[in-house]
Amino acid sequence: MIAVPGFLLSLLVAMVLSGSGLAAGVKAKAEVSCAATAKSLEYDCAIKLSDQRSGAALTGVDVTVGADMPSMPMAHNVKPVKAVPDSAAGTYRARILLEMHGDWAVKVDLAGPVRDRIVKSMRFEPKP
Ligand SMILES: [Cu+2]
Repeated sequence: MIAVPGFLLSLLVAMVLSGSGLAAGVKAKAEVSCAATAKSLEYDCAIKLSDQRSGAALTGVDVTVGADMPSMPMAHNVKPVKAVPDSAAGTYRARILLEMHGDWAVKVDLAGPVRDRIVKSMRFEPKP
């Protein structure tokens, strides 16, 4: 029988507890689709979040959407917007205002029960 000092035991317990957090280790998958609105350079984006492993819808997440142009570093300063939950579980909507058409990296930041960042390369064209 090996005697385990008390502090070591509580350290072990703490390690086990920290690994069992509500959504610890959840990797999010995001589907993003944006449609041009009537206003020039404004896009209505629908975001669908799910657990990469289980496929379960991720609800109650604080979602912020930002955008940058990888081909033009430092040239743009698009203000990130908070997305609002949509009717279906795990879906959110956000309106972003870009500064030009072309290829953007859309950044979806998740906070609250799930913390993650998903970056999508998307092309934004003028409304046909
Ligand atoms: Cu640009």
